[in-house]
Amino acid sequence: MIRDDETLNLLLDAISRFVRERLVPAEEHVAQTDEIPADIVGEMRELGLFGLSIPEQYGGLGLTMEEEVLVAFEIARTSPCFRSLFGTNVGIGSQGLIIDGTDEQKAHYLPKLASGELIASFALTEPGAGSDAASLRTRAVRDGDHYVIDGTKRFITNAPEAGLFTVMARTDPEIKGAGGISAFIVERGTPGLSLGKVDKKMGQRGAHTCDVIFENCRVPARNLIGGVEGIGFKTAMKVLDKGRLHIAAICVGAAERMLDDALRYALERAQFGKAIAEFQLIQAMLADSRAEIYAARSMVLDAARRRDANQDVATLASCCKLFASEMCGRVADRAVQIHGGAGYVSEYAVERFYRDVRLFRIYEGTTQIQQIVIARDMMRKASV
Ligand code: COS
Repeated sequence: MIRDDETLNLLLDAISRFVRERLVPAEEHVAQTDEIPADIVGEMRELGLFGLSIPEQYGGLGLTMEEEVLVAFEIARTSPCFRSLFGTNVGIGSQGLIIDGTDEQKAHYLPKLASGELIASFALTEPGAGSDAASLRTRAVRDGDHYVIDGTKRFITNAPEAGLFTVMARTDPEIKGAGGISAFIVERGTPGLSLGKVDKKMGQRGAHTCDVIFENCRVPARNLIGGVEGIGFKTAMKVLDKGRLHIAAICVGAAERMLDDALRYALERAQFGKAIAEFQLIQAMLADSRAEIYAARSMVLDAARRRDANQDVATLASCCKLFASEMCGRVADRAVQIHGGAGYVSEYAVERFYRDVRLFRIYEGTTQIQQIVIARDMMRKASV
């Protein structure tokens, strides 16, 4: 499935070098300033990071899912905020268009997303609709050759930077659940679209979220994704299937980074007359982390290959997101524990990572939502 090993390895090497030489040294600056420097954003564009998953015909790299998760393993070995900036173009912000968009919609928007000229956001969550996404209340009412959108979206990643939003809104108020929902592309600058103040988060400084507010916002009818009403919830779920696999890969890379840091510290730090890595209780934490990372990495690669083989991986993506994000949380906890008091102060990156990775168990579907998706699938299959 890897289409050309040599080209792929060149890309992976270039990204790994970029992470080591440019992103890791900038982590602390970004954490302090809450901004990714413009020169780094420019280098991300040149590397093609904004277009990893966008088809080549629209200027992207057109990576397979397997290739994409291999890239994600590398890019996640630094602060997650860097990935977050291009992550919505690779995943949830662009995939609605890629999976269900019309040819005209793709031709119009995807080249600008692939180059990073435009940042895309995915606007599903609302103040009253988080895990229960199908209960969303944002309305889109047809008026001639426009839709008029009203409602508020919450915690929208990259909204402060976004040039376009994939917005899920209810076009049929008679249908309360998923069937009444449609997906739209809304461009920044459309009258009636405004942003709330940037959220103060526990971690991931440098990555921004805020409310997106629609008030009598008129969007051309041609911006209805796929040109069909009522399929927007399914579009969102398909987007999330892929997104969850990508996030699971990010969890693997972040856990590898934290374990590297913890191992280095354990080898350097001496107590009771020897390096703490010599103590079996420390070794147990290192070994458990290594084994769990390997398990998550193997799961992610397996699910990615199956997706490339056109298998339905909705449940497997949830398995990966569930296991990898929880694994990442355990590794973060052990990495802090191995650092001892030093793990609780910001001099060491592990303190920041501990806060940054907490989000992985929540966004793109909480652990509990992944459990529900997995269990429902088991029950459905058992009853046929
Ligand atoms: N791919 C395609 N279609 C899907 C799908 C998927 N992965 N998952 C569900 N659907 C379809 C179902 O088949 C159903 O279609 P029919 O009505 O034609 O049968 C429809 O979508 C509704 O599905 P379901 O009945 O399962 O919807 P629920 O309201 O019960 O909710 C959950 C499903 C809870 C899984 C969904 O709301 C969810 O994922 N919530 C979490 C949202 C989330 O991740 N938010 C993060 C925000 S983005 S950072």
